[in-house]
Amino acid sequence: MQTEFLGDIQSIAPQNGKLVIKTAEAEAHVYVYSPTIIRVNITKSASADDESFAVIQPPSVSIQYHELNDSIVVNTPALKLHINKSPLRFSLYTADDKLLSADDSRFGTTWQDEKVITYRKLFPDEKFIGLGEKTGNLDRRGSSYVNWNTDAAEHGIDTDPLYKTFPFFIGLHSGLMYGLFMDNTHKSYFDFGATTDNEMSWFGADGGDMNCYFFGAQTVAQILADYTWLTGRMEMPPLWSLGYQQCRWSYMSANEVLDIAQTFRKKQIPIDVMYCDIDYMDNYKIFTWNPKTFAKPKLMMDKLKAMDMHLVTIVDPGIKVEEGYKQYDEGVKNDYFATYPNGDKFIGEVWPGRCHFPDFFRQDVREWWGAAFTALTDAGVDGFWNDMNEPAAWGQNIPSLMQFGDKPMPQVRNAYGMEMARATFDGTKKILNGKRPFVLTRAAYCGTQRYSSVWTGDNSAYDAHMLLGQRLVNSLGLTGMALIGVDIGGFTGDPTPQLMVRWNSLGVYTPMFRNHARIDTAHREPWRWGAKNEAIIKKDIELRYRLLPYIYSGFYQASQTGMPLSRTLAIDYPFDDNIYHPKYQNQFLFGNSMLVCPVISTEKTADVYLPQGEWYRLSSGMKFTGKQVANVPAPLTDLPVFIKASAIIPMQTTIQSTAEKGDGTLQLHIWNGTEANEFIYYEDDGLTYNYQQGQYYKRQIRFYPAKKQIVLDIPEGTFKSKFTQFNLVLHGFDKVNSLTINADVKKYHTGTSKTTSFLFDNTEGNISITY
Ligand code: MIG
Repeated sequence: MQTEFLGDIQSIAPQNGKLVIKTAEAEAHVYVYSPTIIRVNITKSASADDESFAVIQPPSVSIQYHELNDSIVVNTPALKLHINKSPLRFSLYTADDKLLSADDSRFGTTWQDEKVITYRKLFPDEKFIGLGEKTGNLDRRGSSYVNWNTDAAEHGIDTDPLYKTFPFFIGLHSGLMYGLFMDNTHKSYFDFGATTDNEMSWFGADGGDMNCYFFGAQTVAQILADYTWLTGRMEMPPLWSLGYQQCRWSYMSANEVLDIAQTFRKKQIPIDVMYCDIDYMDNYKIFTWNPKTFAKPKLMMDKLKAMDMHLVTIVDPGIKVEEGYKQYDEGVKNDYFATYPNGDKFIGEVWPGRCHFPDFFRQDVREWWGAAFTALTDAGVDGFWNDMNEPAAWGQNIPSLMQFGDKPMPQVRNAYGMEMARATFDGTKKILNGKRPFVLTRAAYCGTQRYSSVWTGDNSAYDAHMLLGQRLVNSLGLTGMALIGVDIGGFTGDPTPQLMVRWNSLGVYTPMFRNHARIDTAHREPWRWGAKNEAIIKKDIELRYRLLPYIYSGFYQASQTGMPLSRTLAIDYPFDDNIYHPKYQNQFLFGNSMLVCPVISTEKTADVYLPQGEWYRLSSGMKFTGKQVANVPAPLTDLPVFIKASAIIPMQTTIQSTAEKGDGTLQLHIWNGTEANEFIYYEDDGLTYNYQQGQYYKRQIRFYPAKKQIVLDIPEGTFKSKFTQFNLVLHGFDKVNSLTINADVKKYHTGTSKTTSFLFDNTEGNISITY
């Protein structure tokens, strides 16, 4: 093996909007996608099609550059890409000449056979965030990672790789930042100065191009907006998927599913979703129902629907090798399955026994797969859980010889799960007649947010794993994914009742709130933990439902800007070193203004780092000044949650499911502050795509403390809000006795010393309130 380096530039020429640079070893193609996005693709197969699973935007049509003696400079209004001629090296600067990121001048991009690695300059103070579902610290400096989608059953808190691949990170140094996305689905490697004497970071892949997108915006939020512009954003999820979800491997019969569902309703513990794990099927054959235990799926579904509940059923990719089984016969007949190079079909063992694996990289296979969901949708299922799609097979060592069409498995493995989710989403969307499907996938690659939600796989029932889960959720939020869950309670092992209660309280602030557990573990439903704990769990689930107007508006924000629901503090406070401290790195903002501090179940108090600004404890209203650590009580009944001063948080009264209309009053909570703030309240039918035709209710809410004014703009869209009244709840204000709403003076409605509230009608016009 020899190490090959990128040599000197031999020619430079613009070509269809891109810049083509040739050396003896390779070609570099430079594209501008937007003022803040520049792509450099270093390739040895320049004639190959320029394909991507992730990217959905074209480059812009022209590229501005000028040539100097030793270099070429590509300009955008925001960035300069310096291209050194001899040897060929790339450095990214801001328009005002601040260095963001540079090749290591000695090594740059290299090859060892097919393996391509780029070595980059490491800045002394450089921190790294990102890569999605990766263990370790929020700041990835000093760590290294591999991307190779893996069925990481029973993974520990340091295991790598896990299920998903997101080769996208953000580097932060010298008060500057940049994003870097290496769009390559081969097995890939990232090293953030783990073993390089702090000289270099490096990344690369076993094959393919060094295909990098550089993001030069100077806020994390804008880098995320750019990254999700490039790779797509999630659609509005069905509202019901944001309610409480109860899962187990497995509820073994229709009776058991209904019995659990009825118990929730009887006990008035809010819930929207039940799950069927693998045992609903006939011998684990995908798109079948067990003829004995799930004999009448439609009847079961009708009963669930009558209780305002939805069902999510699992599907795995493995198709049982069994003549007479529809999917097997059709797949064989049409050559839909992965093969060996000689054309023999690959067989791996999974739950059904010997299986073939659909080639989800083909459009016709995806359509075939998608259409087969009528077996589930006919009964009334509208949620689809994609498991084992790394892909997994017993032994977990699928031979590299396996291929999808002419693509060897190692080349595209990391995108297999995403393509399965895509087939599932596109197919079920067609079948569901205008209703939004809910898709949940375990394996993923960049862009999966366009099709699916994700969960973090098989976690374990201990405290450190709960904290890891939160870091995974926070980090996944930096990849465009917004609807993210962990198995609340821990999949493997049994949580103590204390851990169950604590984890459930954190679940309130997890974008997808799903309780799930492995076969052979103790049952996890809220009533299995004693009456006292059940009451706490119930109260927390109720809180989740009260927060849904805020949460749903948060998903609207995600769909528009790529801003996730659960946000590492590095998004808003990237240059505050304290937030990276291992003690505080699990904290996050849930939506714009709620800071949540995960606390292990054995602690009764917590040290919380509150960033710059002023904060109120949600439960007590107590006020704190930020940029310091606060030691606060953290009993199991009260997870430390803090509200940012000037926050605007719409809530509702408790409902039992998202299908319930509630009492028609939107609780509009505002916490006093000194800075002006605004919030986009968003509502639609929660179920269909009518919102894409303007059937939504969107209203800007503004708070101007200096003017002592709150304004509700004229609502946009044609949807009528289910809330006919507002109850304005003021927190932390000096005693307010009356409000002037437009010209009308409203008297004090109800209140305590801490809060005051005022009830008024939800009218369509501009509502201006002074106090
Ligand atoms: O081999 O379907 O991560 O959530 O309950 C295990 C059974 C297969 C792994 C998933 C888990 C699910 C389980 N599955």
